[in-house]
Amino acid sequence: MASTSITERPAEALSRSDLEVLSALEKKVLWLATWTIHHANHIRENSEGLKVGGHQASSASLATVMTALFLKALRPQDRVAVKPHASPIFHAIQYLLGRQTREKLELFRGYKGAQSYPSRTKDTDDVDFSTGSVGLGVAQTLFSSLVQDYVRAHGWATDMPEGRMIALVGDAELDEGNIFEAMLEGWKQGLRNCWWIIDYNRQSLDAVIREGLWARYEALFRAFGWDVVILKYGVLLEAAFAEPGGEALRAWIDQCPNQLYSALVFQGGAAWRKRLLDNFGGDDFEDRGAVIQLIERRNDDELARLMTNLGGHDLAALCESFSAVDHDRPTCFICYTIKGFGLPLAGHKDNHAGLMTPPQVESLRASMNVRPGYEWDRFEGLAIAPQTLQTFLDSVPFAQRKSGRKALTVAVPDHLQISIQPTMSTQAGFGALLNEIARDKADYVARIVTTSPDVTVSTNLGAWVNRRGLFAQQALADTFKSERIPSTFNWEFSPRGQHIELGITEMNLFILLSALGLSYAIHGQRLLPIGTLYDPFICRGLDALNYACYQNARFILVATPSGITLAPEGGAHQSISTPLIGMAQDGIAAFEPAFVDELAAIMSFALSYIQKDGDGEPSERNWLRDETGGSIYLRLSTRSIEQPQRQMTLDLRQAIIDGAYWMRRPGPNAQVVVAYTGAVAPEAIQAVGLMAEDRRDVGLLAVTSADRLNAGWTAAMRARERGLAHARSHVEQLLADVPPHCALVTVLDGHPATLGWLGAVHGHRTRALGVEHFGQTGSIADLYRHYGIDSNAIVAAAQAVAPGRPVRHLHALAP
Ligand SMILES: Cc1ncc(C[n+]2csc(CCOP(=O)(O)OP(=O)(O)O)c2C)c(N)n1
Ligand SMILES: [Mg+2]
Repeated sequence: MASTSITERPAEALSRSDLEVLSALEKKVLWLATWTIHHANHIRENSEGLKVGGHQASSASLATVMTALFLKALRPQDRVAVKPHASPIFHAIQYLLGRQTREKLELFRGYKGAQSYPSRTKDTDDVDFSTGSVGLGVAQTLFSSLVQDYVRAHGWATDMPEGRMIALVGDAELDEGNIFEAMLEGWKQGLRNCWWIIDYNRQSLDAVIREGLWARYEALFRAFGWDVVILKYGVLLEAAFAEPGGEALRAWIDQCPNQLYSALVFQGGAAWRKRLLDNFGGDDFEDRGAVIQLIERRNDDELARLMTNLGGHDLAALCESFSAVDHDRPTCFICYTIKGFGLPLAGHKDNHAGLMTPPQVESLRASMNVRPGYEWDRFEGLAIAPQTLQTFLDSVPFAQRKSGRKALTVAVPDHLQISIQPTMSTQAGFGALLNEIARDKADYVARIVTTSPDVTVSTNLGAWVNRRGLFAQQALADTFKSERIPSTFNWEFSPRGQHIELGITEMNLFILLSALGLSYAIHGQRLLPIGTLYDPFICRGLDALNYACYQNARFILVATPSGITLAPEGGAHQSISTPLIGMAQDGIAAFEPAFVDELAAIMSFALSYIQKDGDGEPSERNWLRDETGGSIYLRLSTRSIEQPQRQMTLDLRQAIIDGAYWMRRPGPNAQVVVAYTGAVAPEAIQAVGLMAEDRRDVGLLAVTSADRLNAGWTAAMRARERGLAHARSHVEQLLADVPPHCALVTVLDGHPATLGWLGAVHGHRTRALGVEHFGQTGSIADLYRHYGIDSNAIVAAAQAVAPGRPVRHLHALAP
């Protein structure tokens, strides 16, 4: 427990009647959360016998803080990320406010019930930020605050009051490195309007945490420019400290190890008395008589109440500390709490997944004056008149929040201008496209915001940044420019800039994309975010990417360079698994174009796709749910390849977006079809050319999105299983005329499983080429040869799987 108390006691006091009402509601919140979990585990039908769970102790830890926050301190414009395992408390508060239904609570953790962890998309009671994977929701509030500044600096939403972005944070949650990465970035970007409220119960999932962490936290937060408010003791303890012998008691608590404190909390009043009397009973203690009297003046219950009266369970102290903040500096509240406070689980080191037994819930019910059968009644058993409670709840500022302003969509041209060089890489094409877009005065361009974790230049965003500038609250000139030192890049910051330059951490990139991509919902303003990074480093931020998708954030991720095609860059920068990530990641549509005209078509689709929010009926054409929209992942390359000279017809454009088109349609006698994705296009084309010398009708399928092809195929099969016999996906239509005896050779610079499934569409034998190992440096030719994705490898694979060719080979197999 060691710490110095810096409890701030601001002037503005909570009125007595408000405090009484809040205390009653705090009790009710704790009861409803506890009961919700109990109901799900012990009362609701559970034929599977699986533990439902629900974190009664972690919830109880925040009951007071969340009551003070939601029912008093929050303003309608504030937004909150709730510690995941305090979800029952959140739902209970919303239920009291009439914003959550009893049915959803009864179904807590069940199908379509209130969610285990607060979910923006699945819960119906106005969750601001989803949480679940600890650490991410915390950082999300920081980046949402930066996005609020970005939006306002660009002249949008200025008629709305600035909100605070608030996270309720578990103390062990602070172990997550992404939180500190975010804090550093927040400091760089001039973070404002952000509160992190730490539930300092000194317990994690497994055990009691290290002594003195609060001091490390305090130092860290202050180092990054945050205000720190520590709420250590509640009013009862503060009053006791003022009694004779009180200072000795304070010193004892301050020195008490966390484990011992927790154990005594669990054991209760008699154990406190014994331990304190043992400690203060010795002859050597000068103030002995006074402390013993202080202890003896209280019975066991009173003593237990006193010794557990920490700042985080003191409604008045919390309300006052929150209302005392009259500035926009980022502020951290370290609230001393007890995990399981008010429940028999309190303080026990094993309480994380602990559930109260039915007799324990029974006695809690009785102590709360809740009659059997009235467990869900909102005001049951409270000593205050229902009308008074209702009047209070009706005036809670947070509950005055109107459902979010619907962000408008912005029109994006179907055709994006670009002058394509005879040979070009998709990465260079991306840079050229954005350069062209940057010159356009159209509305949608103003809504584009780019960001990159220190790879802006090396992912070809430089030209865009030169035209549109970097974003910062304070203008900052490019000194190299004013000193007339030649440089390709104009690095000028201003509040109008449209590029947010981040430090290297990919976690921050994804959480910022999540915040930018939720601006439509959180700030009511449409942004079109584009983030760039090196493809292999997607894995570095993957959980944050998943989190962004889970929250339905909308953005375009441009990952380049990729694969082994970045050849001389070497093993550590090569990516193999990312095409599979692109396919498997829910909420994101992955593309890997080979040519720049494909990229232009995909970009224009992407800019409108990320704005879509329709209902989920699949299109009859490709069986994709394009109307629901999502995010986009583009896997690009630095390899310059010869570009096709062709007209971008509507049909071609559509096929590129649906995921594939015939570069060379196979004839009726085709024995081989080569299907390729991305930078290996020249090898695939060359291999088909070689094979065409002695085979007829060889086909060449350009796959621009294995992800969308696969998703459409699965959806069409599902539709047929439901009786829609006519359902045909894009890939089924494409491969329908490929003769049954024809073999497929698939190839990409990525894991072969990405395209290996193509043979299963109509039962064609398939050999899937790709990269399974990595780590070599060399030229592209060296590496393609080494890993078996060059034209020779394609021809050899075709010879092995295509019937009748070469004859010599077949004879060799004959008995
Ligand atoms: C990224 C991640 N890792 C692990 C978990 C599992 N987990 C859930 S809560 C928790 C401990 C949380 O402790 P603390 O933040 O102190 O919260 P408390 O339970 O004390 O309220 C862990 C390890 C998780 N949810 N997310
Ligand atoms: Mg904890």
